[in-house]
Amino acid sequence: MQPHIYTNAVLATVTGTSSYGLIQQGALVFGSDRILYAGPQSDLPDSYAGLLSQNLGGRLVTPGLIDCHTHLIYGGSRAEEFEMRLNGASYEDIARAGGGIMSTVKATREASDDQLLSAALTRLDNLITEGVTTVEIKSGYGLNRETELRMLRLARKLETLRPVRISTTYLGAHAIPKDMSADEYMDVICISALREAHSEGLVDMVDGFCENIAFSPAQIKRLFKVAQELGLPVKLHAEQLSPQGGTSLAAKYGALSAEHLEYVTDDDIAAMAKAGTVATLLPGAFYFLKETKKPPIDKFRQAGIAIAISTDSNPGSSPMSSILLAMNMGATLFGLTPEECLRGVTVNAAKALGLKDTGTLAEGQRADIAIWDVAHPAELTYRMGDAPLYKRFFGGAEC
Ligand code: DI6
Ligand code: FE
Repeated sequence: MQPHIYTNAVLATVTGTSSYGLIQQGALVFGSDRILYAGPQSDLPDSYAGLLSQNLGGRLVTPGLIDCHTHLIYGGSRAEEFEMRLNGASYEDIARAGGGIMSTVKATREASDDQLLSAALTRLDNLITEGVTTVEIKSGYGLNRETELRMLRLARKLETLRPVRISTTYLGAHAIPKDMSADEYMDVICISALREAHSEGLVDMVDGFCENIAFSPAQIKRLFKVAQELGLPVKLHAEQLSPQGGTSLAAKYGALSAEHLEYVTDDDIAAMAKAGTVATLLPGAFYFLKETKKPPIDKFRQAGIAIAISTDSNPGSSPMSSILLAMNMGATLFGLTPEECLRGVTVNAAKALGLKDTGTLAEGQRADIAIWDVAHPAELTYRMGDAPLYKRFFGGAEC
């Protein structure tokens, strides 16, 4: 099969350490599933010169986008709870009325596989229409062995239903079931379900929610020890609502990423820099919960920490499935530059998932590619509610 050859393109390669890696008058060549050439058109190897090519007319090409933190699979909706809050009910009132995260756990346990899949596919399709080619999906709305494993199996199944790569994360340590203490849940259910899920090949990474309303660093440490024993990389929801020291703990375990980070301390930042842990920022949750304390972007920059951005798509704190809107919010709410936003959903998001073969336009990388009906990469962060995707390639196939 002749390779795809695109000329007269603006390539945002995001290679290099801190820029778009922009190539005006660029050319891109890819074969059945790998990129064969990404560079200036003037340097296009002779072997491609006589072959049929397509002129992109100055369109922008980026790596396929990566949503590196989602809770895409869940039952039910929390729209009524949202309405109650806007009519004056407190978070506690809602929890007492059976709302909050436990209402999603109940709805998820009660939903059939087909119901969970069909709701997740709606969200996944939104991401795909925005040029996303890799999505991370967490468990965490089962809180029992059976439903945690079911969520992970369904996450894997999505990969067979759509042209997308799924990375799975075990988030059994998301909340504490009502009938149990946190310690009891961690030791009796969460850790043994992790072992079982791992033995079924369902787990790529292990995550937890380290917060005063969820698990303590000491409890998370027990989970991370088991992850380490199983050879699984870890990541952590840390310092979202209060400083707990979860970030430093995660860094100590070589975490791929720490997520949220509004309350991160200078010691946490130093630990992240040392461990090469990515800061995954979730501006949708910050927006939806009307938070006011921003993550310390300048300190991440000074420490040379890679910043990723993600939707955190979930029913309680970030009911959104638009990676482009997450980029826009990263810029408007956190002050990230459009360049940082693009890197946050490509090269740095790949790093947050431990993936080395996607997230940049470079020879040898997977041909996961987005071509856009715009000429400059800042357009992707600038627009709201509009996905100017021209073509999307997943593993070299247009879809
Ligand atoms: N942090 C969050 O903001 C969400 N989970 C988490 O670990 C909340 C999830 C929910 O409310 O359903
Ligand atoms: Fe989350």
